[in-house]
Amino acid sequence: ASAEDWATRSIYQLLTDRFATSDDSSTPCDTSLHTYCGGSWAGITHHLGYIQDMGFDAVWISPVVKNVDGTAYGDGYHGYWSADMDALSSHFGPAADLKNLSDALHARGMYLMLDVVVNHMASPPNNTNPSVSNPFGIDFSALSPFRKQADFHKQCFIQDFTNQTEVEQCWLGDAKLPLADVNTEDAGVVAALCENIKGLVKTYGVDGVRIDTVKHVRRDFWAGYRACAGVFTLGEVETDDPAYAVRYLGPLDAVLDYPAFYNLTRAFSSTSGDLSRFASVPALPALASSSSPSLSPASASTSASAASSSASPAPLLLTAAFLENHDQPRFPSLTADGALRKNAMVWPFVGDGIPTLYYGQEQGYEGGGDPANREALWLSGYATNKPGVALVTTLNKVRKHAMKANPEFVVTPKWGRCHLIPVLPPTSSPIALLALVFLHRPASFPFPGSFAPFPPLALALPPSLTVPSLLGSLDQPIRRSHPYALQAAPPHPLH
Ligand code: ABC
Ligand code: CA
Repeated sequence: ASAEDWATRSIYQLLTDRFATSDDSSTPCDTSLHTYCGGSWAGITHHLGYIQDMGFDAVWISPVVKNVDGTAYGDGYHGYWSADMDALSSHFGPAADLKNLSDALHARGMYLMLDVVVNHMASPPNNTNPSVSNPFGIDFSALSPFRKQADFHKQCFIQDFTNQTEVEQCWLGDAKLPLADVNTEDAGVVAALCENIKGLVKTYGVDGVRIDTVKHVRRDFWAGYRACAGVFTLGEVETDDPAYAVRYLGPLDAVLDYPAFYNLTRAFSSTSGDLSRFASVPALPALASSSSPSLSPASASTSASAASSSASPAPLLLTAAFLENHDQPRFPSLTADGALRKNAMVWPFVGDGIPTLYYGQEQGYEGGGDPANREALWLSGYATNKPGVALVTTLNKVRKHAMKANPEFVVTPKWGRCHLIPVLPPTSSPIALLALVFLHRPASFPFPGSFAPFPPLALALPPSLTVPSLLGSLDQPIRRSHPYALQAAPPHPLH
């Protein structure tokens, strides 16, 4: 599926090991043990109704390939420690179960998103001798398809995350578990990675890929890799700097909106959070289309791709918007304030990005940082009477309805959130503001002309979803020391 196909979707992100067991047994799961809890691909298949009933039409599963286990940091239950990129992990069921999951998703009109790691492979150290070329005595021959030391960069750990060469060519991990950094400058390695992703996409009917550690591989690698995948590509670029993240838009179809995540968290995790800063972060696709030629998508890709031809229309650039994921403390671990929690959950569903919900959010899970944020979902009994379930179901419903009424709803690259929130009345709670932005979003917003009245988006809401009923169900009084003291936004430098 293409970026156009994904633009209207809502993604449910899960860790296969933690979502559902094959036989629905309620196995205990102590996240602090860093080991397998028993979730499987068949388990996911059995619980697709739970996901679809909330309005999600895409599922992002954790990496599927064979990992290393028994390391100083535990087992590869999360999937990010590849040992063999061409073999499936044996922990989540046979290959047929993954194929079944894919078929079951497609039968429901849903998409499968696979998580893949290109940047590194994991290999436990055998010894430490800093003076030799292989300082941790890594047995490269135990890895596959890259089996020799020359397939990896020379060992050094990333120390300075502001040094891009170091970020790309030194290693993640540490002496207890070095993540051997794949030599993505080598033509043979590049070709093998291409075959690998082609094979996975074809064999398992994959509709899109989430790509790990994108900023740790040279940027001009990605356009070629995207072409090999042949489906929608969503990159993980962990940064709070929009100008940095946007460099990977174009080479890839989309990036996870980490800059918005950081600002969303900062805005809503306390009653004195910085809403202005949140409001002024530019939408990444808007930033991409207005940035300098050297950063534009067309010149970003050196290898041939249809998207970079100057004759073809500008490619659709997207983000995936999220409040939680498997690397960050769950939002409710940051604040006990129910209104703040609810408000923060709204944002990913009302912006331009593809809403992406991390499993367990709907159940109100409260785990802190990795590994506490990786609780087993079966311990919730998949309850559907939780407030979080009702909230995301409503948000997905309204979003779908708005898109149907006005297809331009999903792609409004000329104006981002930066123009909207600050111009709304400062009296409502953020959740109401966001809902208003959402419901009243016109096809072309008259910025910087007059802000009022807001021309309502031409959409006929079903009787059960009137604006008052929506606000009634979403709105909650919220305690803030300085209630939304938003100034008129300074003109954004890009406009
Ligand atoms: C395990 C243990 C941990 C232990 C660790 C050493 O080993 O569980 O308790 O502390 C996988 C597993 C993890 C595992 C790691 C390492 O592997 O899931 O459980 O941790 O073995 C991706 C995945 C992630 C995955 C990996 C590795 C990569 O989503 O699940 O982890 O395959 C960096 C990478 C990013 C990566 C992330 C974990 O680390 O860039 O791709 N995620 C700064 C840097 C970022 C960096 C981040 C965290 O720190 O710039 O590049 O992410 O180290 C903002 C700034 C940001 C800044 C943040 C902290 O602050 O703008 O730039 O990020 O303001
Ligand atoms: Ca690298």
